[in-house]
Amino acid sequence: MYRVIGTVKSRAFRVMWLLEELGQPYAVDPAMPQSDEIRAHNPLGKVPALVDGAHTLTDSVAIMTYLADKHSAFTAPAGTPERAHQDAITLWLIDEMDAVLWTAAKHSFVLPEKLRVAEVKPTLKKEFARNVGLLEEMITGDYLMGDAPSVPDILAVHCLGWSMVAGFEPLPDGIKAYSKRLRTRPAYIAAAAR
Ligand SMILES: N[C@@H](CCC(=O)N[C@@H](CS)C(=O)NCC(=O)O)C(=O)O
Repeated sequence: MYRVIGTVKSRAFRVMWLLEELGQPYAVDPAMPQSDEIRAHNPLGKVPALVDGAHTLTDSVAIMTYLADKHSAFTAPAGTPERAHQDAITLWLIDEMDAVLWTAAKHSFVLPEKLRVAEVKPTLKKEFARNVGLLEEMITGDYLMGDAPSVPDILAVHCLGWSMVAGFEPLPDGIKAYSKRLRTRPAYIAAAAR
């Protein structure tokens, strides 16, 4: 059985949600970032990690990509133009959403107090709001890749939820509807209950 290392309130949630979508059983070890437990799996001290038999994998997006490929679901097949398009969206989300939220978190509570620059936060919020507008334009069907949900939808909805918790600007109605469409999926609800 897969073992997810990390709490539901961290990026480990992305992995739990996808495992639910794939119908794969998994156990959760709710290790905190930089705890001895996660460091035993990932020397960087970052969550999540996924234990799959003799292998330990790290990075939420690398893990999701691995799982989606392995179980042939929630992804376009590797080596197709559709997959290149899907990967481009995934990487854009990392650059323009995850990284913006992570920088805001660093300057709120992650960095030592003397290194935090509070003045950067309004700029990050504006940048995020602009990127939310671009995301809305990218949703051509019900999901980012059209009619079926895939890995970048999990990443996007996780980042959108994170932005709300972090006090970023309210989301526009179209994005709220997109997010709700995904957050009401049984797999999301089951993962959130872990
Ligand atoms: N790109 C990585 C980022 C992982 C990450 O930064 N996780 C946070 C918790 S959600 C963490 O462990 N932070 C501790 C640290 O950076 O020292 C991923 O998506 O898994």
